[in-house]
Amino acid sequence: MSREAGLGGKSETIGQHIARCGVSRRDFVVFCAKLMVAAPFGLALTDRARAAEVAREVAKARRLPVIWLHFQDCTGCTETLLRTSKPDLGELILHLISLDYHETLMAAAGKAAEAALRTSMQENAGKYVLVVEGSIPTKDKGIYMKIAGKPAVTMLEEVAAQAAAVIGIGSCAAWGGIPSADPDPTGAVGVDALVKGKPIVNIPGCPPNPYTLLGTVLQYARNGTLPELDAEKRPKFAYDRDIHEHCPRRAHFDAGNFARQFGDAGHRQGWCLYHLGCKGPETHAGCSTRHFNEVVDAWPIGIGAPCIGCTEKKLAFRVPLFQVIPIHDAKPPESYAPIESPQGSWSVPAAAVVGGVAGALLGAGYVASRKFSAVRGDQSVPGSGPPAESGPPDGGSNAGPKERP
Ligand code: FSX
Ligand code: SF4
Ligand code: F3S
Repeated sequence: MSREAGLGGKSETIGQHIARCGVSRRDFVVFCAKLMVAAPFGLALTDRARAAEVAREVAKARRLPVIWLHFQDCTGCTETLLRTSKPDLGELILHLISLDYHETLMAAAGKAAEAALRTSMQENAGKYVLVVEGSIPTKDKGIYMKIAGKPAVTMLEEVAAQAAAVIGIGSCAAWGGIPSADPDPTGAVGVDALVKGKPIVNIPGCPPNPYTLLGTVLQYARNGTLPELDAEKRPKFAYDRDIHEHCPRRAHFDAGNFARQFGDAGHRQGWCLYHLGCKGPETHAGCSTRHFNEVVDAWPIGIGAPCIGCTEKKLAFRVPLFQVIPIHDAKPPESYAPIESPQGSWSVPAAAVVGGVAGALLGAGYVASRKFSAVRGDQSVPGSGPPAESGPPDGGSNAGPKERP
């Protein structure tokens, strides 16, 4: 990673900077196309018809000064940003923003690093975005983490005071994450609990999707606005849907085909992981459609592990990993796709016309479920019998995976 890419040139636009540094236009447009996929709705920047138009918009923005602080973390949030390729996002991000201080990436150490931090804070007071990775220990006056002799909590206070906005990247920075798990020895909290009077954006995930950060930062650089946030201060463009809505195993859920143990026949055949503790039905994140590191199926459920709800404050590191969660009071067909028409009179195309896009999805669920369901008229399958009152989708009555037809 070149020093040229990471430092200096703040007055340049992104377009001027990448041209000077020899980033190919193709790579830049490919990146913008991926940003469009990651943020199809709700991000002002990607609200365009073509990637070339998004690229033109992004190119007009000035490179935003960013200071990135590390507290109690595993560095996975930084790693996920760097472990992408085609184009090399790690390289590209240093062209898109002016990353003035980042302990993992900067060449400087010790006093030189401290000087870089102070210089950026002075030169860009009120203009820089502070990105925080990791939770902040508060117990015993914050003595469990010190940087340059100062408790992390003091460092955060000082750097946040002059920031234009603060972004908590990862679940640790959003609410405490792993370090805050019981018994929480350091009193770990997120940025939100300590920084007041500044716009704060939380981008939880352990780790989160890097495009969510980039979309947020680039919108701020270009328009001076932050994306619309939900009640947890998460950008809606990335957290408006739950995993379960677009999970590739959803047809198995609808058909009542569940893995019961790791390695059993259902697990090996890629059946639904709900009974292995999957928190997908209660977890808002885009992982099911935006996989990690540009690798197809590189996300928990894609590799056969249940979602642990890493973007949800009430679930991750609070509810045991393999504990089965109660599902909200779903009454088919309002919430879950029916796999059989109760009257036998609605065709799939008719349902799709009536329901528009939702109907089309239900129809797809119907077709897929019929394909995967093995037992005709199985009362344990949602939609095939009287509506379930609540609780597990199969009423907890499925003895095990059913045979496929
Ligand atoms: Fe936390 Fe970041 Fe989890 Fe790790 O560093 S969000 S432990 S994957 O990655 O802070
Ligand atoms: Fe996918 Fe989990 Fe929902 Fe099953 S319960 S369909 S594995 S999100
Ligand atoms: Fe996290 Fe679940 Fe996605 S564990 S990475 S929200 S699939």
